[in-house]
Amino acid sequence: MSSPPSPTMESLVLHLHDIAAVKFGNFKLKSGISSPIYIDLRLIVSYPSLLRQISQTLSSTLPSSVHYDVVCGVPYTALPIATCISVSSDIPMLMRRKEIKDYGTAKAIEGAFEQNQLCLIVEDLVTSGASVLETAAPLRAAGLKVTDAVVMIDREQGGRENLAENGITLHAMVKLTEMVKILKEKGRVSEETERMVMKFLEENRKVSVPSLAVTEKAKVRLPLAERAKLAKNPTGKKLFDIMVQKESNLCLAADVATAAELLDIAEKVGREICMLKTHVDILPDFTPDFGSKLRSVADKHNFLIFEDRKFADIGNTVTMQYEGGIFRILDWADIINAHIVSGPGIVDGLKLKGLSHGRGLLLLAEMSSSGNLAKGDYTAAAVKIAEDHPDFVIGFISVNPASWPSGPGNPSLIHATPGVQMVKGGDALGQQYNTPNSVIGERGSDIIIVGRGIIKAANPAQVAREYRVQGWEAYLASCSCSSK
Ligand code: 5BU
Repeated sequence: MSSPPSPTMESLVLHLHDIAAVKFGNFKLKSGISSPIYIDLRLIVSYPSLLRQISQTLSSTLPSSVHYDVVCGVPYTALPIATCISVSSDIPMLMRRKEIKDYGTAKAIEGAFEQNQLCLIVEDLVTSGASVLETAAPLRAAGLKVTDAVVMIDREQGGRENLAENGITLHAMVKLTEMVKILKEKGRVSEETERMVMKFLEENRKVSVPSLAVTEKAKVRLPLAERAKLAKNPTGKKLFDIMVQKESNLCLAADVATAAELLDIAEKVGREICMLKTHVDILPDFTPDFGSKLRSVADKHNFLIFEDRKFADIGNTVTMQYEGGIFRILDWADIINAHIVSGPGIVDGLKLKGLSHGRGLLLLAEMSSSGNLAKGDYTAAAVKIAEDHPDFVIGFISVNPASWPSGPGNPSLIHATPGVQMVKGGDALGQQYNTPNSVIGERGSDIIIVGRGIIKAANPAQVAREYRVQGWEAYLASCSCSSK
């Protein structure tokens, strides 16, 4: 920064130092590293005149070319700042819920807005930019446009770049290095402290800050193209190939009211997904040509069809349920799934019919609903059965494979996870949601299965795109390589 700091900026920085919102010493950060500087802006709510000064300075930080219809603060520290900006500029505010307990009554975004309105994100401190992105995602999912974010302090540790990659321009009131210079010039810190802080920032700037949290076990996966080569089942291989071709690890759970609606949403969202999941028994207008109609949409948009039938009976019965009845699932579903509660005979039964058609099976190793019993030894038994049938079992329905004793395990097997929305939470009937970043980056899954997060959106195609991009970026970030 070449121009000298304005007197307003100087007084603001000194004021922050006065109230110990900026401290120097030896602090252990959440990440485990020791830092010579610590910033805690939660204190500013206790100093109304400072809060007013911050909000005014933040507003004037924005270039006049930046327009916005609404503002939204990143919870929680930036909420009062966003409120002040909203009140003084007379521009409405929105609130993003951090956690959603009940989707029946609560929304991810609170407040009145219209589709395609421009929303300015307000944040107190940006390091990697991850928390701004966490707020941008549900805003975008709700149909708002997010192109700019304004922040009090930029720690200059990759946030600006990460946000730019996600289409958001960061406007910073002050950079951390500028703050430290001001404090040094005003005699608040010694030359030695300034040097230490600058050295620390310089060293940490060079560390590429991951925008996503990735657990160790989730990290050790091979590129998809390598995994495709390892797959023993043709449908499993095809799924990996499609994911690479379409840069998509998104499966749509098409739980819509009719077959006609299902075909319609498959057409609209088809280009974003690697797989479409059906519950064919919920469709009142099912006709025998449903399978061939869905197949032609699937072929056109290059995705696989997964009937979430959750077979659970003995081997002999499931052969009939798979092949026969009204639905004739074997004829049109590339992939089916099964509980293992009845023992490995269920896999033998399904395989008897499916293998010659080149079909694949996902085993239910875990479930997303609260209080479910698929855990521990049950999950381990699913892993064992899968290993015994590599020609037919293509992977698992799982929720947190990174937490399994062996981690996600055999790379030729795929993990697909339901219970995904842009914000953590649940519904009134026990469903539990995690975010794409958490499911892929922290929990080690490969595919996000999203239902209501997409089908209930005002613009399912656009929202599906958001999920695809988030899911895919999380996969790339957690893959040991930059290539797919
Ligand atoms: P949602 O609208 O995103 O909550 O839909 C989730 C879909 O995944 C829905 O079709 C469920 O039947 C399905 N599902 C699930 O939610 N949890 C599970 O453990 C399994 C399937 Br298995």
